[in-house]
Amino acid sequence: MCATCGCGDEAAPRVYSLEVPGLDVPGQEVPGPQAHEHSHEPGHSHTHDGHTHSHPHDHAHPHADGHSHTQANTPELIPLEQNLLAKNDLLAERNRGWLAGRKVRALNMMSSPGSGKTTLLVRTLTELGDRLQAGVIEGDQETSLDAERIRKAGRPVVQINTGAGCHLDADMLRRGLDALDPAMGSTVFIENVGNLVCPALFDLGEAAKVVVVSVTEGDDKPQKYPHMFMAADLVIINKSDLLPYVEFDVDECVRRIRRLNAHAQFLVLSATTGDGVTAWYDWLDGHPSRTETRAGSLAGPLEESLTDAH
Ligand SMILES: Nc1nc2c(ncn2[C@@H]2O[C@H](COP(=O)(O)OP(=O)(O)OP(=O)(O)O)[C@@H](O)[C@H]2O)c(=O)[nH]1
Ligand SMILES: [Zn+2]
Ligand SMILES: [Zn+2]
Ligand SMILES: [Zn+2]
Ligand SMILES: [Zn+2]
Ligand SMILES: [Zn+2]
Repeated sequence: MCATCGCGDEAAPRVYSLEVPGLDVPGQEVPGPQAHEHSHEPGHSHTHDGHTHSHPHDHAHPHADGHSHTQANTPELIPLEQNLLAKNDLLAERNRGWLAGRKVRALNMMSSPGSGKTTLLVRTLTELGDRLQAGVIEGDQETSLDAERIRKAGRPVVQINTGAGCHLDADMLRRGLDALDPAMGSTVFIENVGNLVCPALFDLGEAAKVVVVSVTEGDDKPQKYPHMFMAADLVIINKSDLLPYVEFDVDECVRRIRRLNAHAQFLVLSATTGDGVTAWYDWLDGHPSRTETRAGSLAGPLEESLTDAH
């Protein structure tokens, strides 16, 4: 059981399509297998690059670097965690092959709860219309509230409820793709469960990881949740319309992410007002816009360009 995020072995993901008026998407409910457990009790010791240390775990942290853990009272947790990730990575590779075979591009959208993933997706699907042939796989612990919002935008959408699970994994995505049955050459947006910790650990076989961080969350999120930002291909700083009212330094946030991740690109936008979304549409089109190019390079002009955006 994940001590911090509540991810647990009770999870039994439910996968089902929502009916879109005028679209022929088969409804489907697939009972899930037992989900996994990961993480560990306080006070365990572990090894990083040869040296061993122990520290109390008042945090949950991913172990993407493959460092090993030992814990006296429950040693069976260690191989379970490793096996789980190894199995996931294998299934993710299978998804990658499946997607490549259909020339389908899957984008894994991750963020903390409420940073604006669904709002951005609804705007994107509405504004891009037929220019972007896209479906959505919605991950949430409970409810199909977000999927309903997508459905109203007239796009095929499959809901995955993870129950106690705090992230989507490659097996859930495979079942979501089976239910969605995306068209050849289309785009699949995957809205991951709102959580900045565990989703970073689980490769889904996606083409890119898009991390949304909103200005109401604080610009220190990259330091607090480094693995999420290390994994990002694109970081969207959302709710830019609220910058005048909150303590959020865009430049500082970008610098913090850049220290963790040399290749991430950046976009600053507002999903509700639509300010800056053109650069996101350009990114989806594969034509980097001026905003993205300048922010993404982090050469000299970065500071000025982002300060201008304030
Ligand atoms: N001011 C402002 N509010 C926004 C913006 N984007 C989203 N919101 C609001 O933030 C709240 C959460 O937005 P959602 O789109 O539901 O966020 P989410 O990331 O999908 O949330 P989860 O699915 O719970 O993880 C809603 O009340 C949105 O209206 C924005 O750019 N500016
Ligand atoms: Zn977790
Ligand atoms: Zn988990
Ligand atoms: Zn540690
Ligand atoms: Zn640990
Ligand atoms: Zn959402």
